[in-house]
Amino acid sequence: MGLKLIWAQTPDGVIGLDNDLPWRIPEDLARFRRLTSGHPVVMGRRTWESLPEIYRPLPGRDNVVLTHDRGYDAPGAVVATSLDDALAVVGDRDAWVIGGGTLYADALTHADTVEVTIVDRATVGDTFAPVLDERRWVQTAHEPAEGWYSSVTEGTRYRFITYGHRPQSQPAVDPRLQAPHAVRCDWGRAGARAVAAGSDRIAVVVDVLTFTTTVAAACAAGIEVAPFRWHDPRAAGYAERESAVLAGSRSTGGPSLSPGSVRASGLSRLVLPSPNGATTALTIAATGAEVVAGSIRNADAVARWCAARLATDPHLVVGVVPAGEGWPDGAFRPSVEDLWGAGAVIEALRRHGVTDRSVEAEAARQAWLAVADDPVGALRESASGRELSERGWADDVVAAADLDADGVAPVLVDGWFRGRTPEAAGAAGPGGGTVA
Ligand code: VY7
Repeated sequence: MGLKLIWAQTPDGVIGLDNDLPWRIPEDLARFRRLTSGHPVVMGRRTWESLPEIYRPLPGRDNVVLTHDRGYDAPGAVVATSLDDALAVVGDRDAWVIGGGTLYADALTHADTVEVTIVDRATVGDTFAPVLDERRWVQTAHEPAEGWYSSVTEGTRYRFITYGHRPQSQPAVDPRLQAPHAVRCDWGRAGARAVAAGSDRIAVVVDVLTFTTTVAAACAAGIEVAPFRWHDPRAAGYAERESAVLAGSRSTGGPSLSPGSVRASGLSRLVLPSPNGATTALTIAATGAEVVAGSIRNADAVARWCAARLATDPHLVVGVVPAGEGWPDGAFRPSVEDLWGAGAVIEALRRHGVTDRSVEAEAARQAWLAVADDPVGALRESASGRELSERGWADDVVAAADLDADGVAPVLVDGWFRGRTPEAAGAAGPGGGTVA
């Protein structure tokens, strides 16, 4: 038998929000129906419940629903209580795993094919596609040959990618992963998925103006910070349940993305939404990577923490990710201050003996060295620095350029950035190190 997985995701890996698809693409549904028709479909309980009632069970297919609940009733479907159970039900037939996030992650090791629809949208999500290990999976087909299709609904762009097992004879690794180097560097959420996703990675996310700089200052002051996606309506409720304060906009006073406002706040727990840095951190944390908030302010502490982790676990890789910005139309905008911040961390890694870096990481380091004798001046001149200064936040620009002012590494554990001192980071394992 052959087990096949099929899903639709954004370039960031979002596959769902609130038990629903965050888009409607009829062309994707048509292809989904064409590929799965006549074959058993295996789905998790939540995916079953998310199907529009008129499509439950999916017609023309044996429906298998997975749940731990032995008493669960799914009219028209077979209920299985373990993946092995479900695989026994489908027997030697070709079967499709159709969702959701939990089942994809579990079923991936049994699969021979993965059909992915990439939906070109930036969407908040709470469920993610598993990251395909490039050592095992290789792209075998894609459609269209170049560029994108455009959907009849709102012109949303989408494309189809088929993955199969990489043949033994072709052990190549995608060059975009910057393997085999211990220190790698690429931009934004897409770059983070390439160089920093997965449980064998430390992802140092760098958003100098100002998310990770604010996290650095907060953690150095003993404040715990929970990153949230921008405009995520759940942030306020989460803050309340967690006895934390929700950061507001810069102009209203109180704690905000402005580092000074957080340091002065005297609070102990902060929920901090941000458009780029927080979203990148959360997206990458969902892949199992250890996420650290890097900035010019904490470059040395972050590098020392990473070096200590690498000393105990030589298989770990450090992916340094300048987060970048978005243009108003949503297009990605690399921002030079994040390149400098990434370079400051990479240079500090070099000082602490972690020298095996890709040329991309070296380019970031050189960019930093070019401004290292006057980071304040450089940051003031940068587009983002001028934008912030013109809005009246020139102090934040100066604070962001204060090299190694903060002596702890903010490490994301269970949804919160907490300051870690580098000593004992290795001994303590992931998320380890002494609390500052
Ligand atoms: C979503 C629907 C959502 C809303 C209305 C109708 C890829 C998808 C899935 C799973 C889409 C959904 C539908 C109409 C056609 C029906 C199925 C339900 C049919 C996946 N690429 N896209 N999915 N559908 N695993 N992978 O659940 O569906 O097939 O007969």
